Amino acid sequence: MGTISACIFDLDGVVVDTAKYHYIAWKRIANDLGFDFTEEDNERLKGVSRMTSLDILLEIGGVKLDQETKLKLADKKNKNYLEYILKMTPEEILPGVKDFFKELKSKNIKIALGSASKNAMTILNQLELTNYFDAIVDGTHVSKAKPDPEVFLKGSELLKVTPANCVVFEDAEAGVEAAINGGMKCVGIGSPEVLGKANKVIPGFIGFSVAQLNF
Ligand code: B16
Ligand code: MG
Repeated sequence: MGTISACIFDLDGVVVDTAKYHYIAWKRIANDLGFDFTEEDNERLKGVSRMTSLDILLEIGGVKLDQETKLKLADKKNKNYLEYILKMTPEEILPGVKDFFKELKSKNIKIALGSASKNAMTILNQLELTNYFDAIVDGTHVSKAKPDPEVFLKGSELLKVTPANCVVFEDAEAGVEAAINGGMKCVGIGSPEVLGKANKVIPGFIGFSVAQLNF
């Protein structure tokens, strides 16, 4: 086992479940355009950037729009989404996450964020988690989407920890691939059927500890 010096966390689906708010916000856009958008459809948007999410939504509805209208819709969706995000409280941090962060701090293992979301800072502030992070890389800092490893490599650079000594925690298949593409270890949060490429898959952080980073 290599030494693990840093843990890099995806945000949505790992630290907090914002997928439900993305869902309601996108559903309002779909309904305004005259079609339905199901929770199953929403699975396709996890870990995907805002504009790509819109393209998937429009494909589901069979709707074609010009770029200017698309930008307006993406903006409208984000305004819908922010209505929910700005009401979030620390109680929405997923179970076990904060205890794991505290354990990492006590063992001098660095903590970074590696999220596609452009709202990551707002969310971390709402959850009162910002101060736990030694580095934050989000959708405002990257140009290449997961499975490109850019978001995680930037995190490891900021932390000055070599990729081989980083573990990424991810809930999306593209995110697991991004970690592997970056030469990092990966713990999948969710189901082994979807995240099978990860070194380990766990259902969540309850009872999870540094001792289990034994790849
Ligand atoms: P925003 P993650 C991702 O966050 C979400 O999973 C994905 O559903 C969302 O479209 C994307 O962020 C962009 O979010 O509209 O807030 O910029 O899982 O990479 O933390
Ligand atoms: Mg995610």
